[in-house]
Amino acid sequence: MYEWMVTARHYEERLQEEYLEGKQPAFDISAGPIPGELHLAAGHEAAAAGVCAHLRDDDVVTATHRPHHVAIAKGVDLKRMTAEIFGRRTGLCKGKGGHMHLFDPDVNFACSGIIAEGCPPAVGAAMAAKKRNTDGVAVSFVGEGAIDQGGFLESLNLAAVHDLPVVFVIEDNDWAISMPKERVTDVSDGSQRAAGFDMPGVRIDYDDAVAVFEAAEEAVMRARAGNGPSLVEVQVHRRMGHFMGDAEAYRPEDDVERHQRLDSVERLADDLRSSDVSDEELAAIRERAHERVEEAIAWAKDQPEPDPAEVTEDVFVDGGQRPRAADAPAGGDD
Ligand SMILES: Cc1ncc(C[n+]2csc(CCOP(=O)(O)OP(=O)(O)O)c2C)c(N)n1
Ligand SMILES: [Mg+2]
Repeated sequence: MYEWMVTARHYEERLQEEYLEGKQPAFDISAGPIPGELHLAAGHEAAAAGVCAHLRDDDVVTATHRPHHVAIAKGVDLKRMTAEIFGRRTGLCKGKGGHMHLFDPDVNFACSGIIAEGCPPAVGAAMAAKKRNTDGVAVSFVGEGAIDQGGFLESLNLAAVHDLPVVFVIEDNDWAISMPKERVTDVSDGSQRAAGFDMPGVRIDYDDAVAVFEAAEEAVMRARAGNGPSLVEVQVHRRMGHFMGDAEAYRPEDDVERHQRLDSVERLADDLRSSDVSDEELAAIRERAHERVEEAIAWAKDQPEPDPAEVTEDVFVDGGQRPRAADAPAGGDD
């Protein structure tokens, strides 16, 4: 878990540097090697590590617009993910998806920029696992900003009614862009939503990877054993702006300070030290993580750009030719 968390933190620090290249002095979002928005997850790492530690490659994970830490913990190919973020042809989605739309069928990982969009596909994956009689599990990560969305609530309902092997994980960082959660949500503890669907709900009040690991173990094992869905909320911290370039004029300074004070990566390192893991061993893990990140970024930057002629390919399953109504099978709806 420490290695995943350190990898994610360093990865995002390096992405941040690459992202800012060419975008200043006046912030030009389309300039530089990573054009478009970039949402970083520094402060969220413990949630991903504690949950994904219980998952196998064949389990399904859907994540959000802030996906890197989850993707790393799920085992997404770091090189192809980085190429995707840099918009290169060898990226996971041939450079057409960008950082919010990573998709890796090798380890069953997907994410989306649409809030709560990952919940219904996770329920679908869980239904497939149940019908196929496997012990596969699906996990859907959402932010606390998603818990009033229809997609989230309907997914909880379907998962409960059909007793599906899903774990819903809320990463509560107190903010949805510039909106503090207490202004839009009636519960301060999102795991209370579980009660309305008669499923277990638990909240971890601080982003401690070990505490998340323990709570997630129960939820994942329950799903794997065929005993239905659960909801786990983790208090995480948004150490940075909503996206790169966010001036955060709406955010009180003491809130930023509070979110930065506790660092889950440092906390886990302290735990490991007190369990007799040496400083040398921790340093070796960090070094390995840094090397992997540098290698992925160097590889990605060396990859070819997509050919503009391919822009309509892969948009529809047949490679760009949308069937006309006349060609559609009987009863088909264009
Ligand atoms: C359906 C939908 N509505 C609105 C948006 C715009 N939007 C992007 S991020 C975001 C806030 C999300 O907050 P939260 O779910 O708490 O995740 P966080 O950014 O805090 O990780 C919103 C409203 C969107 N992407 N999708
Ligand atoms: Mg949030």
